[in-house]
Amino acid sequence: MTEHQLDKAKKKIFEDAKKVLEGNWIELEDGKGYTRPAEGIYPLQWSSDSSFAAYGYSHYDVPKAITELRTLFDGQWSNGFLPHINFHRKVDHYFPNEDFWDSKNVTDKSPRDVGTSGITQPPIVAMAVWHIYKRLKLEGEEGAQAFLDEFYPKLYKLHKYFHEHRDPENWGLVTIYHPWESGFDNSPRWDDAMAEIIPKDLPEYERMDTRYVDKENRPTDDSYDKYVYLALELKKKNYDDELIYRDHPFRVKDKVTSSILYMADKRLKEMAETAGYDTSEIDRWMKLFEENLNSKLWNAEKKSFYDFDLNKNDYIKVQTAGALMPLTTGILSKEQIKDIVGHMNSKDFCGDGSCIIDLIPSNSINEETFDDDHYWRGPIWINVNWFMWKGFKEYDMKYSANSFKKRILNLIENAGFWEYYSPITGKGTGAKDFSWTAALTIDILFDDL
Ligand code: 9WN
Repeated sequence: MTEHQLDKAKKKIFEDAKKVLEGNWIELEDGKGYTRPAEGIYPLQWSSDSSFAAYGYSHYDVPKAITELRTLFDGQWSNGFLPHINFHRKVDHYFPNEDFWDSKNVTDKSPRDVGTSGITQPPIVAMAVWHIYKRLKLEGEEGAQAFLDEFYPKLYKLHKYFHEHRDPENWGLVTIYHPWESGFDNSPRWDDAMAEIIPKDLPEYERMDTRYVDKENRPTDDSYDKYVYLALELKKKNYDDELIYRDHPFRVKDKVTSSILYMADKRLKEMAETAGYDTSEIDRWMKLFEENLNSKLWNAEKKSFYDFDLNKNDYIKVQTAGALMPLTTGILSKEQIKDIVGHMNSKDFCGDGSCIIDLIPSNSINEETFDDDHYWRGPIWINVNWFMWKGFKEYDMKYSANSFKKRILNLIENAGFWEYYSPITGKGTGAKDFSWTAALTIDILFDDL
């Protein structure tokens, strides 16, 4: 679909979404630049957010999408690790800041010219690269191959990092060391694993997030102490995965990051095939995931996916939107798809018409921890629902995919581009003019690749 084929209402959404992205664009020197997630609270370059932004730009400004990702990979470490934040410029209103992570002094693996954090985020970037590549081909632009030649080696290194350093058990599933690595930062999924952590030797620090968003909606001070403590523990071990894995207080197999890595591996494989590279290593990574997703994380009785706490050697059984996310992989059996759709259509996930907004909330409304406007503990996030839309497309379930598309666009048309939305009141909350909400809306509007 092209811009001219959008009807009047959709054109208006598109124009508004573009304004959000343009307002958040940060121009750097040397032709580089990135999209901050939002003004004030999130001024830096986040890995997931940047990949989502690239999806948005790919529909109307491919060079900008490429610049976004080029700037993102400026933060990649020599071992392939892609940090969750790049500090391309000095800002005094985000914490933990560049000095806190101190990547340039703590490890020789990090780039010398850009400071980064020492944790990662789900590797959505290969999905974005493949999408841009298809766009380039569609427009008959030369340079599609040159684009892949530039990005494939970086992506391959990143995926190899995940498979070789974040899966010591060889399950084909990703181990995370910090709730922030999941992108579902304050989810009740992490409550049990975080409960017994006792922060020690914390420096004095000032939270900045609560300057911009109502404190009630953000993580508690107690959670923040633990976030800071976990980050300091990682730094103490020089961000060295082998040392960290031995005795880190938070080690969890995350079904969401694992599912995203699998989706991204699929795209990496398509890239390798296009370029005529050997795919046997990627095939092996994918096979391991296919063999273990169900045997390790599927609970047949509850008909749901769990996370696994490696420190407690036990499942994390809470029902959140994360339990639905493996749908995106495209490898669930017909029976499992029915089970997941059953959860979606139940009261747990607002599928019975009992909420004002009929999209997937981040937490089951029947969980004790549910809170409709508390960050990751109840609100609707557009990326989660975009993944559901994508998931249904993977199975060619057009009716369900279209239904998500309509409901997402409806919400945006009525409420605008917020970080998240209360399923109970329909009100947008968190950060206003949030980039990934705008970018993924554009992707849904064009719905062509
Ligand atoms: C910590 C930027 C990021 C998102 C995460 C979201 C939130 C950061 C924060 O904002 O996390 O990484 O400061 O709370 O949870 O998914 O990438 O939008």
